[in-house]
Amino acid sequence: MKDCVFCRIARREIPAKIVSETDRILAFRDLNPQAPTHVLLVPKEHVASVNDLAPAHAGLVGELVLAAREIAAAEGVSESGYRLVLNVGAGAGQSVFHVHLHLLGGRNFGWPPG
Ligand code: DGP
Repeated sequence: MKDCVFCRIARREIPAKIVSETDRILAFRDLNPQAPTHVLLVPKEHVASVNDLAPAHAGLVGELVLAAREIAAAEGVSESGYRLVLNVGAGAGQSVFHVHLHLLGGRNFGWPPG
């Protein structure tokens, strides 16, 4: 989508610290990190939120989670623990309306989340 910030990062129109990339996924460091490791994993296809995912996206969602697992291992947080977060809708804190999986690690996390 033309003005979507994550589509623009995927098109390399906006710089980002890219962590990994496949044909369908891009992972890059969050601009405003909330933990020592804070990586965003996005599909290159524009999908506004989890509410807009279709059954055809099942494989893509699986790829996002498996890519997060690989990045967690590379970042050295697999054993200490990490959090995967999908904020869905403004009420849950979603501010960028392009599906993104947060990978947060490198510190302890409280529960319930704020
Ligand atoms: P959320 O609140 O779940 O929609 O998370 C959006 C995240 O995106 C937030 O943690 C900050 C990050 N973010 C917003 N704009 C940019 C950007 O231009 N570059 C990068 N790397 N991250 C961004």
